[in-house]
Amino acid sequence: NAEEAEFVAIEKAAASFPRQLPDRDFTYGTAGFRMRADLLPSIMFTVGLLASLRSKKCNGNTIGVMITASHNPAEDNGVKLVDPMGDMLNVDWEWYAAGLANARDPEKLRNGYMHCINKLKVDRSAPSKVIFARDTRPSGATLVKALTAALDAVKTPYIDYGYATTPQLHYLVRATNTVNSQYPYGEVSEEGYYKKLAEAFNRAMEFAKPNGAVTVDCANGVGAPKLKELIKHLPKDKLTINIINDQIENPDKLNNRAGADWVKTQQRGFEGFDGKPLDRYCALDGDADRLVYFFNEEGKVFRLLDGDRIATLAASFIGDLVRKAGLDNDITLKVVQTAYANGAATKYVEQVLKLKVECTPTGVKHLHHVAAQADIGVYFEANGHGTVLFSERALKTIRKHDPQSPAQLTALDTLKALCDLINQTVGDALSDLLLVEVVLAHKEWTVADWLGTYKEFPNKLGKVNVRDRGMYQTVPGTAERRLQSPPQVQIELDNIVKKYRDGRCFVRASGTEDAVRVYGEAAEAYDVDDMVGSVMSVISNLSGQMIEPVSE
Ligand code: G16
Repeated sequence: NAEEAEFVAIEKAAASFPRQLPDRDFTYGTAGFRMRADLLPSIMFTVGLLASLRSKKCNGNTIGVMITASHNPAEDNGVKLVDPMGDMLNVDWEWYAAGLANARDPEKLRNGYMHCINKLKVDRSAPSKVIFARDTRPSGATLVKALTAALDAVKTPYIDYGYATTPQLHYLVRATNTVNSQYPYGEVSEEGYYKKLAEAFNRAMEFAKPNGAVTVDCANGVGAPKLKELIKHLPKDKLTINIINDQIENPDKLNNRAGADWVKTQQRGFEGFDGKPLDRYCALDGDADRLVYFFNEEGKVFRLLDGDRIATLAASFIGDLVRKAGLDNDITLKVVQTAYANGAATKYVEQVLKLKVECTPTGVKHLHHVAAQADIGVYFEANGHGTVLFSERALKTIRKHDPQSPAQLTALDTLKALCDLINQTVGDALSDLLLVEVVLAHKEWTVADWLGTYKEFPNKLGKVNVRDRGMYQTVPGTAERRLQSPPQVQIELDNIVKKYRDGRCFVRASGTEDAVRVYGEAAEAYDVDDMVGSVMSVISNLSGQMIEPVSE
C-alpha cells in the first residue's frame, strides 16, 4: 500500500546518509541543529521528513528550512525550520525533530516517523510544501542533497531559493503563505523583499535628512551580496552604504575576525578597523540576522552600540511616534530582553523610557513569543538579534486612526512606514540597519549622541569550550540567571561575585556551540575582567577544558 511504499522510499533514500557519532544525542538547540558540517547529512535528511509532516499538519502551508550556522565558524553548519507565518518552528515540535535525528537505524527511523505521525496527529495524505535556502558555507550543497532526498522520498514539492539570508527565507515563507490573504506580506520573491524594504524606507525618510554614510562589515557572508542587491533598490540621495568584508568566495574568512559576533564578543572592530572619529560602522553576522553598530571616538577609543542600544533607540523612537500620532492611550510598548542585557539598558528602558521590560531565556524564539503578546513588542538580544513586532490589534488601530493635525499625520505616516520596514517574522540585520538609519536621521543624531543616552555597566562575555555542555543546566524560571547543575559551580560563582561592587554574573550552556558562556557585569572594568576570568577558571578546572580568551 501507499504507506508501506513511502517507508520503503524513505529507508532507501536514508541509506545514503548514515548517522554519525552513534554515542551522541543531538538536540534542537537555540537555533536548530548546529555542529560540524560533516556530521549533519543524516540530520538534514530527518529534518526534511519533519518539514514535510509539519507542512501537512499546517494544512499544506509552506514550511521553510534554512541551512546555516550563522555566527559559528566556517566548518560548522546547521539547520532551522520556519513555521508558516515566518516564525521559528513551534517548540513542541523540537523534541520530535531531535527524536528523528537520533534514530540510529532504519527500524528506529521508521518507528520515529510513525511516532511523529501518531502523536502529532498528522494526516499523511494532506498536501505539503517546503522552501529552503542556505548561507555561503560550501558544505551547504551537500546538505541540500540530503534534504531533497528526504523530500523526494515523501513526495513533498519544494523550491530551492539558493543563497539567502535567514530573514529573507523567513520573509519568503510568510509571503508564500499570505499571498491570497487580506494582507499579503509581500511579493513572493527575493526581489519582492528588496522592493518592500526600499519602498518603506523611502516613506520613512520622507521628512528626514540623511546623516552621512554608514559602513557595513558583512562578516564575509551571505549578507554581502544581498546588501548589494538591496542598495540597488534604495533611493540614492537618502543613504550612502559602504560595504566591507564581502569575500564570500573565500570560506575561511566567514565570521573570521569580522562580523557581529566578533565585534560584540571581542568589543573591538573587524581586523584592520581604523574608523575616523564618529564615522558610523555596523556589522552583520554570517546569515545576516544580527546587527551591531560601532565607532571610534577621538583617540581611537572603540565604542560598541549593541542589540540593547538598538532596542532602546527603536523603543524611544517608536514610543514618540505613537505619542505624536495621538495613539498613546490605545497602544502600549513593551521591551523584551535576555539576561545578557546590560543592567544600565534595562534601567534606562524602565526609568527613562518608562516602558515595561520582560526577560526570557536566550534564543529569539523565546523573545519573539513574548514580544508577540504586546501591542508593540521590541525585542533584541544584546548580540544584535531582534526586531519590533506590531500586533494585529496595533496594526488595526494604526490603520484606522484619523489624525487630528498635520503633525499627527506625519508621525502616523512614519509609523506606518516602520510597520512595513521592520521584518515581522524574525530579527533581520538588513531591515534593522535601515530602521537604525531612519531613527538616527529623524533624531539628527550622531553615533555619539546615541551612545550618550545612558552609560553601560562594564561587562564581559567569555566562553569555555567543554566536551559535555549538557551537564550545565539552569534553574527553570530564572531566565538562565542561575545554574542548577553542576551545583558546585553556582556556589563558587556566588562566592566570587560577592567580592565585586555591583557584580552580576551567570553561566549557561550555549545552544549553538560546544561551549559554556559566562557573562558578567560590575561597577569597574578591571573587576569584570577579574570576576569573569575567575568564573571561567572554575568551569575549565571542572571540565578540564580550554578557555577561549575573551579578547586578545
Ligand atoms: C543564535 C540564536 C540567538 C542566540 C545565539 C547564541 O544566533 O538565534 O538567539 O542568541 O544563537 O546562542 P547560544 O548562546 O545558545 O549559543 P545565530 O545568529 O547564531 O543564529
